[in-house]
Amino acid sequence: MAMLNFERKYRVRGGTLLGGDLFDFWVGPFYVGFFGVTTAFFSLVGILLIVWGASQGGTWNLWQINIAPPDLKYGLGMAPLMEGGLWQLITVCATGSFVSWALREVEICRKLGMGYHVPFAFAVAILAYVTLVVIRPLLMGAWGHGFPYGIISHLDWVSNTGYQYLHFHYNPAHMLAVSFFFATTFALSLHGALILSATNPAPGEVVKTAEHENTFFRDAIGYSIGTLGIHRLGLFLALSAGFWSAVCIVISGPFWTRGWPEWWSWWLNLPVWK
Ligand code: UQ2
Repeated sequence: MAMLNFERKYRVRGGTLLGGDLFDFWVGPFYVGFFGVTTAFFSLVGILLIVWGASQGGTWNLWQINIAPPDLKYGLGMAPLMEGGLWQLITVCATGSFVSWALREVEICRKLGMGYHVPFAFAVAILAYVTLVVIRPLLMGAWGHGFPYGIISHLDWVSNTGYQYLHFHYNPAHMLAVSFFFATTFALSLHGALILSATNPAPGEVVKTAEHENTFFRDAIGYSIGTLGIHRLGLFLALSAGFWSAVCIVISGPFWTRGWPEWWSWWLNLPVWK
């Protein structure tokens, strides 16, 4: 079906979560909706705050621009604008726009009669961000535990935070997260390579089908997960990477304050060695 026929059938009223018909319209190719308006609002205010914050920071060097969270002494209260208050407002705008975007995705899914897999996947990415700048700071009692907004500064934060636990690679949830990230890239490289090899053959060669794709992997490793299965696996691996990333940082501080290598003492202390 041509895309224009498809859109005439599905570009329909309804499916909104909030606002009823009020914002139920399109601007060019883009659906608006109540959450399109809130996305635009939070993004605009957030970006203006970032640019204004950058203008007060003494450098326009893209790598060095930094908007820092409040000092730990401000705890969970509001800080003065130039002492972390700006970071707090930007965090509100960022979270507001990410969540608005996810809910706009939900409205589009409802219009199309689709499952909610896309907004669910995005929600896991949002969860990872919110864990870093809201949940963990709340659990540790100060907004100052959030990471700074800046290219080099956020890398320094990751490095410093990691060394506070001596060796972050010994964090078991970090091990899981990293393994899931690697497995995700591995699965996508297998999938991308397989699809291109079947559908984009050498000039003069005929395009191959899913039967060829199955047969390749059955011949190679005795197993094919299937065309639907590979996408289920890819979603599972990617969501798991984001989920365990959130877990590995939220347990560091709130639930484990010593070095991560020491956590493995439980293994050395197993009664079986006695
Ligand atoms: C597959 C299949 C696809 C694929 C890929 C496979 C026809 C088009 C990549 C092979 C994938 C397997 C065997 C799973 C590998 C497991 C991990 C954890 C990376 O069988 O079906 O569909 O794209």
